[in-house]
Amino acid sequence: MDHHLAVPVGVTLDRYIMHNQNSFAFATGELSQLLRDIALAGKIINREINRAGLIDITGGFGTNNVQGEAQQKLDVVANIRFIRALINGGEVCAIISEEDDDIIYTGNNNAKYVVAMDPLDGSSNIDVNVSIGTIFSIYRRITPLGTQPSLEDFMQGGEEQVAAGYILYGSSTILVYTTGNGVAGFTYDSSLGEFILSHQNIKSPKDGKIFSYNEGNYNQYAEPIKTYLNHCRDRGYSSRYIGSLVADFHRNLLKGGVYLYPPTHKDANGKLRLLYECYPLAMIAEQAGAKASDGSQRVLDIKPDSLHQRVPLYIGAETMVKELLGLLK
Ligand code: AHM
Ligand code: MG
Repeated sequence: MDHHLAVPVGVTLDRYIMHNQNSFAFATGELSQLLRDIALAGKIINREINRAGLIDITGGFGTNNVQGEAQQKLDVVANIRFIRALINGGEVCAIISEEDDDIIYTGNNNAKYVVAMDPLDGSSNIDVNVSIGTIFSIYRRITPLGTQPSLEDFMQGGEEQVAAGYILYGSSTILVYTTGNGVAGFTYDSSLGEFILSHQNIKSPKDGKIFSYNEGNYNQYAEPIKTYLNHCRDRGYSSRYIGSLVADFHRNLLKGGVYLYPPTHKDANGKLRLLYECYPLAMIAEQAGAKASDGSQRVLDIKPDSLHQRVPLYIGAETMVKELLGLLK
């Protein structure tokens, strides 16, 4: 059943969440509130990003360093803001973040959810005004309510995600998420301070003509991957690589394309992190009719073994991923 179609384009994220609340597996309102908390964190990070170039200047005037954040890098600021929003929201008992080695306990031991996140991905693009993104993944905890959450809450596997999404800070800011019932996108209207439903029930094209990978790594790729990339070249497909996973993924999701981060000499398992990069994007991809694989299995089927583990990622239009996997066999 697709509840998403019932909500018209132009409604606010809040109204959309309210409308869809009854379609969640656990319709108690907490997940709805958590999604709102994430949206709030996104607005705050969006604000920080938009004035990033001024931070040194305003900081110099003493207007921006109340929390001592003015001198910090934007990804660190985003991490702090996100964690604070989730702690204050009260729905999350523990967080893992790309920015922190260990589990972050929020102190809300009665909360039902844990969140895995990359608060600001695409770090090499931050200082040069190129698109960056936030990625998040939500699980219902399996440890008993009222107790200290633990590693196992984060090791449930991609299939157990109850929601996943990203916020892309691009030419406009867009929040895209799924609760396992289709994918929707909300563009931020800064004059209203609201995310507005702009992309209803996103479906990825079955096939595409865009291929995205770091050309500088080409010589390090396994032969079947080189073969696939050469097929793409021979067909005159467009090569597009921003170097910001969220931006590359979002473009390919809407236009039809494949994104590859294969193993390299430096990173034998690829560069991308399973829990807060690959799982959430894989859930969105599949919900939109696209595919995500590590080369031998569905990303969502990978059994996690550590918080920051890396896996190869091949994600995008169904036909393209299937052709690539056929060569890898
Ligand atoms: P980060 O988490 O340090 O920002 O790294 C992840 C980023 C992705 O956004 C992007 O797709 C990839 O790294 C690009 O890596 P490379 O520069 O090796 O092509
Ligand atoms: Mg990252």
